[in-house]
Amino acid sequence: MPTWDELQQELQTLRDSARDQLAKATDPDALERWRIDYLGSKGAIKDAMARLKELPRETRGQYGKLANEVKNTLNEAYEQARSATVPAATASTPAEDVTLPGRKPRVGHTHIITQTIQELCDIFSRMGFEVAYGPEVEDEQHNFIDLNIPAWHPARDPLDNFFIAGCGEDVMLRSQTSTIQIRVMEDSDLPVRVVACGRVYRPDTVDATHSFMFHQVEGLYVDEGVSMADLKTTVEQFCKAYFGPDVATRFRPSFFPFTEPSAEVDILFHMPDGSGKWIELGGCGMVDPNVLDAVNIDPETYTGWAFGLGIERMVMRKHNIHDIRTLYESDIRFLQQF
Ligand code: FA5
Repeated sequence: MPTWDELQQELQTLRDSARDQLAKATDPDALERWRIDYLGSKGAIKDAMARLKELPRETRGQYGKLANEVKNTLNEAYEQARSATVPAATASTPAEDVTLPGRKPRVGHTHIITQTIQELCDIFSRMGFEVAYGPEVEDEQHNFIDLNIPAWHPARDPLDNFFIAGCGEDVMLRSQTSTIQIRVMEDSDLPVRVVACGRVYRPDTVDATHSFMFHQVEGLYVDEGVSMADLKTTVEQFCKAYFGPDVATRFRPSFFPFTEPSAEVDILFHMPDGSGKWIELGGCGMVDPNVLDAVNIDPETYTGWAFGLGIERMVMRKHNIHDIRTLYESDIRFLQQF
C-alpha cells in the first residue's frame, strides 16, 4: 500500500503533466482530446478518484481532499484554455464579404395557364364583360338538364363523365364551363355579359391536343336584340386581342343542344414542318330558347349568345406548343420559359 507521501506525489504529478499537456492543446480538437483524457468519464481524474475505496480509512480523507483540489484546478484550467481557443478559431474563419452581390432566393411564378386566365379576364373586362365563377363539382341539373341536353344524349353517358361516388346519384365534376351560364342567368338581372374561366373534366383519351382535365373560357351575353353578328365580331376581336392582328379564325356550322344556331371556331396553327393546320378552339351559338325558359327568361323578349373556348389550345397556339401534355408534366425547364 503506497504511503501518504507517495499518494500525494502521484496526484501532484498528475496535475503537473495535465497542465503541460493542456499548454500544448492549442486548437479545439486537441482541447477536446485533453478533456476526454483527463476530465472525461474514463479519464485520469476519474481513475484517481476510484483509488479512494482501496485506501486505508486514515488516508482516505486527505487523499479525497487533494484529489478534489486537483480536479478543480484542472477544470478551471480547461475552462480558461477553452475560452482562449474558441475566439481564436472564430477569428481565423474568413469574414463575410458584405460587398458581394446577394444570393437571390429562387422564387416561383404562376403557371402559364393561370397567367393566360388572368390575361383573358383582362381582355374581356376591357370589352365590357364581368368575370363570373362557378363550382367544379356540379349536378346534372346544371351540367346537362338546364342546358337542354336530354337524358339519351351521348354527352351524358356515365362513361364520358366523372361522377363522384358516394355523394348522391348526380354529383359530378363539371364537363364544361357552360354550367356557369345557367348559374349566372339564375342569379342575375338582365342584361348579363360575363366570362368565366375554369377547369373542366372529361375521361377523354390523352393525346397531343386532349387531356382528361383542361380549362375553358365561357362567354355569355343576354339582352334584347343580341345577334349572331355580335357573337362573331366579339370572338374575332377577342382572338385578335389575344393572338395578334394576323390570327386566322374560321366559323363552321355545328350543333350544341344549348345553342341554336351553333358554330365551331377554328384557329390556324403553325405546325413544326411549316404547314398550317386548322384546330378547333371551341363552340358557340345563340342561346337556345329552351335554356332561357329553364332559367325563367322570356325568349320572346330576350336573345343571347354564348361561347366556350379551350384555354390549353389558346396557349399552345400562342406559344408554339405542340403537345398539351407538356403543360402538366411540371418540368421546370419548360415552365420557366413563360
Ligand atoms: C363545349 O364544351 C361547349 N360547352 C362549348 C360551347 C359553349 C358551345 C357555349 C356553345 C356555347 P366542346 O366539347 O367542343 O364544347 O369543347 C370546347 C373546346 O374545349 C374544344 O374546342 C377544345 O378547345 C376544348 N377541349 C375539349 N375537349 C378537350 C380535351 N379533352 N382536352 C383539351 N381541350 C379540350
